[in-house]
Amino acid sequence: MTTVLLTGFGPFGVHAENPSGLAVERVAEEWSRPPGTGLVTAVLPVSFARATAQVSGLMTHHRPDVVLGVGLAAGRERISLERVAVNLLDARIPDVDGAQPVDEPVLPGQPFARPATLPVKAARAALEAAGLPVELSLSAGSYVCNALMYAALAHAGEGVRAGFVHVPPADVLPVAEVARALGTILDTVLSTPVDVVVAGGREH
Ligand code: PCA
Repeated sequence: MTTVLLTGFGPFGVHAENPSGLAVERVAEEWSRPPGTGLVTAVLPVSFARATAQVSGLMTHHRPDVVLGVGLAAGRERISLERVAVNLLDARIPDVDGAQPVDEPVLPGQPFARPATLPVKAARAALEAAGLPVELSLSAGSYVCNALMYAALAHAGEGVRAGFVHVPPADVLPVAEVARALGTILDTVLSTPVDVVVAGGREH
């Protein structure tokens, strides 16, 4: 049995709806992978404390083989496959609990950076082939999404693959297309044990 944990986020700040949570719900409704592949989904609150605790709890409970977090990046126009989570909280706006940590670690005493362990380059190629707008991103920021990605990677034991995707607002990329992208990413992860080696860096 292979288990996938897919998480999105609820509303925050000026965003009364969050396409990440809506797309995750849609993937759950439409999930029809072969028997033996289970999907667990959750829409998490945009709370540093509760989102990180909930993803750790879900991972302990369900023991997923793959963890994919999804969040809204209001300024981005493409599906952004995040490559690195940093051990840094620096919130421009308070979270939904009113917490606004500045220059604090996600997890004290842990490494400053953790790389995604999903095959991001194979996923980029698959999304391009599916006609979806995609880019690799070197930073998930320093808000709740980055904290969630960092916590998931820190909690992931040997052999568990974890990563994060930022998605554009719904007026840039409709929720149905985001859901299609998430399905494509998960199919790629499930069929790609080792990422492809193709250039993906940039100079800035
Ligand atoms: N986006 C925010 C938090 C929740 C979300 O969907 C972020 O990028 O950190």
